[in-house]
Amino acid sequence: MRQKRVLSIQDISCTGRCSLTVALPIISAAGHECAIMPTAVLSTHTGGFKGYTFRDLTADMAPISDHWAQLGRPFDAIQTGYLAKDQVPLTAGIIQRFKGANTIVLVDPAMADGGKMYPGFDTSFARQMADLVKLADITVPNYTEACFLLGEEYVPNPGRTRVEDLLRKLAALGPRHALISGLHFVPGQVGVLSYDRETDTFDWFATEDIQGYFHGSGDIFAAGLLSGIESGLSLGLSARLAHDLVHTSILKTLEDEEPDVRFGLHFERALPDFIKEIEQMKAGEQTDSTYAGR
Ligand code: PXL
Repeated sequence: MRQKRVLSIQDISCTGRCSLTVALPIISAAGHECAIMPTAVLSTHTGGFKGYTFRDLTADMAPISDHWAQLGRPFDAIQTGYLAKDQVPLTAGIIQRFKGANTIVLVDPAMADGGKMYPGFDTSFARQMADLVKLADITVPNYTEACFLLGEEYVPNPGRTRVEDLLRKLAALGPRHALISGLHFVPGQVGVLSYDRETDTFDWFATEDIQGYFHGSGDIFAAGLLSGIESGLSLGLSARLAHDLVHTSILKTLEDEEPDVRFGLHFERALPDFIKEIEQMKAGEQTDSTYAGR
């Protein structure tokens, strides 16, 4: 079988596992090639640290993509995550340039959490991000990002009806699939709600909730989801796989004697189970796979 090629466009936060330092190992562990377009280099991510460095790599993005264009090697999937200000139109151009007929585009509008935009972003950035979501097949905002993308008020602890409404509106922007993870509809449980615009159906998957705020979990979820899809699994199974990867990563982190969650989850210790789960799901998969057979 031909190896799948994924392009991941997001920053390198040198320490504090998130963005490329989680996408690259997770997608690679799933057996796919992961090419990268780094958008910026930071000493750490911007959540919970002071004094981080930030080198904007906008000026390198066009020359990198010009060189790649000469190589004539389209990608099976293109993933975007955290982008620096002003990089959204450039990223849209890169997607259009390298998207083949069967390329899956996954946009994670990584820009906000807990009701607030990340440092340096404002609502005009959210409007630009909404334009990028229009190019996606799949989008995976968290609940806060969904509110900002749609220009809707952030009200904490949404119920299922509210999230269903947001997912329908997100899918109406363009993507066939919209997913929000980290939801607490049922006491003691945390889950992911997925929406498929073509079938107008929702899929809910939940496990036991582990209290706490875990930095980088959205990035782990996005990389796990895309890994599943590129392994030929359906969107529903890929969502379960990604949720399980985050859940196991949290459990592994809490096994550590002194976890400092600012530095991200110990997802490395969840990778053996992740790889096994992909094989098990592939063995049991029916032929309903949305993105399979590409
Ligand atoms: O995990 C999302 C993320 C990625 N990259 C950078 C960030 C964040 C969230 O804070 O600051 C640089």
